[in-house]
Amino acid sequence: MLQFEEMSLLKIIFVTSNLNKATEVAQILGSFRINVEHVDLRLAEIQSDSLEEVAEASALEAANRVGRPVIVEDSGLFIKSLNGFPGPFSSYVQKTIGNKGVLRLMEGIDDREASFRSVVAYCDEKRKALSFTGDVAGKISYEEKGEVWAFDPIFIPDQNGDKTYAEMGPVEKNRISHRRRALEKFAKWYSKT
Ligand code: ITT
Repeated sequence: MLQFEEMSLLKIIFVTSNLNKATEVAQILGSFRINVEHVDLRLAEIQSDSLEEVAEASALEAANRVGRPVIVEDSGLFIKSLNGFPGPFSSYVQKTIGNKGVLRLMEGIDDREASFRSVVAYCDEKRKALSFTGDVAGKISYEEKGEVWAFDPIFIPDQNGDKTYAEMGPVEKNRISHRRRALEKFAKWYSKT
C-alpha cells in the first residue's frame, strides 16, 4: 500500500540536454515535493531577444515530442556594461569564447553589474506554454573562482558576500539562485493545479 507521503508527491518531466541543469532542477523541485523525470533531448532554440519566447517555443516542441506535460528551462547572463550581452546567446558564448573570453571583453571596465535570469516554461496537452521567471542581481568577478559549471565561476550574486556561484556549493546556490526563484514560482502554481 502507498504511504501518504508517496501519494502526495507530484511529478513532472524536465527536458534538457544539460546534466548540470537537470541535477539542480531535481534538487530544487524535490524540496517542493515535486519528483522530476529527466528526458535528455536537444531542442531547437528559436532566435529571440526574449528568454520567455525561447523557453515557451522549446516547451511546446518538448511537449509535442514527449507527448506528456513537460517543463523546460532557458537561462541567460545579462551584463549591464555590455548592454545585456550575452543574454539569450549565453549558450553560444559559453561554447565559443567561454568565461575567459567574457573576462577579456570586460578588461578595464569597472561597472561589473550583471544579472542571471531563468525562465521555466510549462506545456501540456493544451499546447499553450506558460512561463515563470526568476532573476538574481550580481556582479562579474575579475577572475574565475571555483569550478563546477559554465558561468558559475564568474558570477557573484549580490545576496552572498563575495562568493561566486561556483564557490557557494550546490545547497547554498540552490537556495538563492535565479533557477530557484523561477522554479519556486512554478512549484507554487503547479501544486495548486
Ligand atoms: P538546454 O538543453 O536546457 O537548452 P543549455 O545548456 O543550452 O541546455 P541554456 O541555453 O539555458 O542551456 O543556458 C545558457 C548558458 O548558460 C549555457 O552555456 C549554460 O551552461 C549556462 N548556464 C545556465 N545556467 C547556469 C548556471 O546556473 N550557472 C552557470 N552557467 C549556467
